[in-house]
Amino acid sequence: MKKSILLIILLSSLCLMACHKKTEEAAPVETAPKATEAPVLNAPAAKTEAEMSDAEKEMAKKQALMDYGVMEDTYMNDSKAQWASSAKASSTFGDDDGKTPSSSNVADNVVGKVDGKTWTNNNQEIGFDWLELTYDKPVAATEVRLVMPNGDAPEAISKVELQDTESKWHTVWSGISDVKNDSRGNRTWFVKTFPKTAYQVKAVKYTMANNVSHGYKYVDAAQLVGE
Ligand SMILES: [Ca+2]
Repeated sequence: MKKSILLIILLSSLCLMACHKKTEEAAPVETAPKATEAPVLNAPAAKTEAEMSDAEKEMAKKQALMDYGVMEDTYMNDSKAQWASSAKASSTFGDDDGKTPSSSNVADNVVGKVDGKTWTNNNQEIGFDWLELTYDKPVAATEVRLVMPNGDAPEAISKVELQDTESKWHTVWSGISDVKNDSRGNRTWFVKTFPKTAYQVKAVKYTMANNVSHGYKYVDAAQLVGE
């Protein structure tokens, strides 16, 4: 009997000690002194257009033109980019009733570098049109670029597909285009970037939903980026 009482007292003491220890452990850690905050620079907040002087507006406009120039120059001289070597399309302006369209509108105008000559589709707001471009050197692709003269056509692009060397098509993007007319320059670059493909890409197909942006669609050139 005495042993039992002793055991109970011993167990109670152990429990008390353990509980006390736990309480100690749970005690809030003293807050570490705050790291010195980074000095606040007295840089002026970006002004809205309404707050800008005429001179500042002019400079901002020139900066936008410069930014576009740098962007386009980077794309044009990208060593990992190649221009399309052949092109075909679902329709060409003037190909109604079996007529032969003018050479100024054919898909061949998309072959090679940007030169101002374009393919024009034959539908303003009905149905879908597609433009398919092939490239000389198949690559593991990371990006595609479509160069369109200024207009709202970039908004109509609804799908981008890549064709591998076994002629199988892979959709890398589809949806509502968020690319708008780039008013900083004469062309709009529709650019889609994606994870490097596990397959070699030899052709790219762009689909356009004509009703999303009414009017004829024009394309000047197209690049495939990869290595
Ligand atoms: Ca062209």
